This record gives sequence, C-alpha cells and structure tokens, in this order.
Amino acid sequence: YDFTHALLRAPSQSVTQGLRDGDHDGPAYDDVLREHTAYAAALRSLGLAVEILEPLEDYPDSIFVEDPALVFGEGAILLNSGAPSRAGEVAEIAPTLERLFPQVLSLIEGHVDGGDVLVTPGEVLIGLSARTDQTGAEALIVALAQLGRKGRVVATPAGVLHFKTGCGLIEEETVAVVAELDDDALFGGMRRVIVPAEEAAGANLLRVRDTVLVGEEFPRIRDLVEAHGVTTMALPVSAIGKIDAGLSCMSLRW
Ligand code: CIR
Repeated sequence: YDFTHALLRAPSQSVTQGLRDGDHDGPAYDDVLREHTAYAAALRSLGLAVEILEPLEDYPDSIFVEDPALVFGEGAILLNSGAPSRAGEVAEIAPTLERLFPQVLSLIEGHVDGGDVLVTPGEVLIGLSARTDQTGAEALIVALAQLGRKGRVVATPAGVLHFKTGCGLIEEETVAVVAELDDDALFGGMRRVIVPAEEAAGANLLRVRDTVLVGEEFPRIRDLVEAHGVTTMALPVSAIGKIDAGLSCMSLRW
C-alpha cells in the first residue's frame, strides 16, 4: 500500500444506470461526481500522483477502474469482466496501461474482476464469485507468476458481490473482514478485524500509505482501525454504494 500513483476514470452521466443487486434507484450523477472528486483529492493529499481518464458514456460502471485490470509497479494484467456490460472496459483502459507500465499481460481465458483480487504482502488472493470463475482465476495465477507473484484461489461467500466487497487490508498483517469471511484458511494466518454487521458495507476500505480510507457512514470501522494505531480518513460513499461499490473500486494503484 506504499503507492505513489493512482489511475482513475471520471464518472459518465450514465453512471446512474450502473449495475446493482436489487431494483432500487441508482445514484444521481452529481452525487457520484462529488464523491469521485473527494476521493481523487484524498489520494492527492496522501502524496499520490493521480491521473483521471475521460468518462465513457457507453460504460456506466467504467468509473470502477479497479475491475478491468490489476497493476503492480513491475507490470499490469488486463482482466476480463464476468459482467457482459463491462466486458468492453478492458479495451478502453489498455492503451493507457501500455503507456504507463513496462509490461502489460493479458488473461488468456476465463473471467476475473479486479474487485475479487486482494493483494497482501505475501500473496495475491483471488476470490471466486459471480464475476470471477475458476478458469479465469487459474489464468490469473499464470500471469501473476510471470510478474513474480504468487496467486491463490479462495471462495467468496454467496451474497458478496466481489471478494473485496467484504474485506480490505488495514496493515501488512491485518485485514478487515465481514463475518462471512472470518476464516483463518482464507487469509493464511493474517490477523482479522471483524467489521460489525451493521457496517458490513464499509468493509471495502482502502489502505493508502499511512492512512486507511473509510466510508464516512462507518464510524465503528474507523474506531476499529484507529485502535490498531492506523490513521483513518472519512470519505463520502453513499452514492457509489447504491451501485454496489466501495473505496477500492475507484482506482488502480501502484
Ligand atoms: C458492478 O456491479 O460492477 C459495479 N456496479 C460495482 C463495481 C464495484 N467494484 C469493485 O468492487 N471493485
């Protein structure tokens, strides 16, 4: 999480039509824009160089750049979303990644959404989900090996969109998890901080350098993180929450 760079994409007007589980209304464009602007400002305030790509009207969920690719300082991996309406996003972001990274690999088969991938200091966890299948996860392990990283496939509990909808790194050895992910085998012995059920939507927190970004409507999570001696920064997330997104989804970081 000692990132120096972040890549974002500005929300399109079509973000109001973003995918969501359930038939509730989507967010207002202005509200999403406000949250996106605050997020970009927060990353800059933590010292990151932030590049913001142009909005893509054809792709309502394209603000969530975390899903079509996975990046490390040494290279990027283009993924293949399991959501048909998002499949075209990877071709849109590929030229930028070719410009920014020394090598760009591709998933050769199957489906993976970046939201299912948690990078821990020791390994890269790939959660199976409605978006990420076994074939894609295995193809990702091959690509990760080319970048000198070890990947491991884990299960995402039913009802959790993406693996990282339910967890986020607090520090090297500590991960915040929803109760469904409170499993020693999943996290290879890392310490787990269980997020209270009424704040489960806030488990998708984001460690950036010395700070953990947490949604402002999740005060108990902020207290738990601060109790671990890590500074938190509260950010508005209620609009992006309406389309099932949290703080990790809006950037690629390296
Ligand atoms: C989707 O369903 O794809 C978007 N509405 C939300 C994506 C959230 N991204 C993430 O968790 N990485």
